[in-house]
Amino acid sequence: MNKNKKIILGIIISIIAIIGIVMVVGSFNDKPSNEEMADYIFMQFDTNNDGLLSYSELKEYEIVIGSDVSGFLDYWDMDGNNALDKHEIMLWLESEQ
Ligand SMILES: [Ca+2]
Ligand SMILES: [Ca+2]
Repeated sequence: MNKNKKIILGIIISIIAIIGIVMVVGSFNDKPSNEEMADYIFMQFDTNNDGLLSYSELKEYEIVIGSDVSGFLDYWDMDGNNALDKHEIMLWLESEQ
C-alpha cells in the first residue's frame, strides 16, 4: 500500500470512528459514563494496544480534540510520559462536561 492510500485510509477510519462515538453517545438513554467513553476512545485510537494514546495516535483524533494536539497532550499528560493513559483521558472527559 503506498503512502497516500495509507493516509486516505487513516482519514476514513478516523471519520468512521468519530461517527461511531456519536452513535454510541446517541444510543444511550443516559449519558455513557466517562469510563465507557474512555474505553471506546482507546478501542478506536490505541492502534498499538499499549493502553496509552501517543502523539501519533492522538493526531488521528485531531478533529475531535481541535488542532493543537501537542498542546492537548502537554496539558493532560499528568505523569509526563508523553502519552495519555485511561485516567488522563477520563480527566479530559470530565472537564468537557
Ligand atoms: Ca498506543
Ligand atoms: Ca501520561
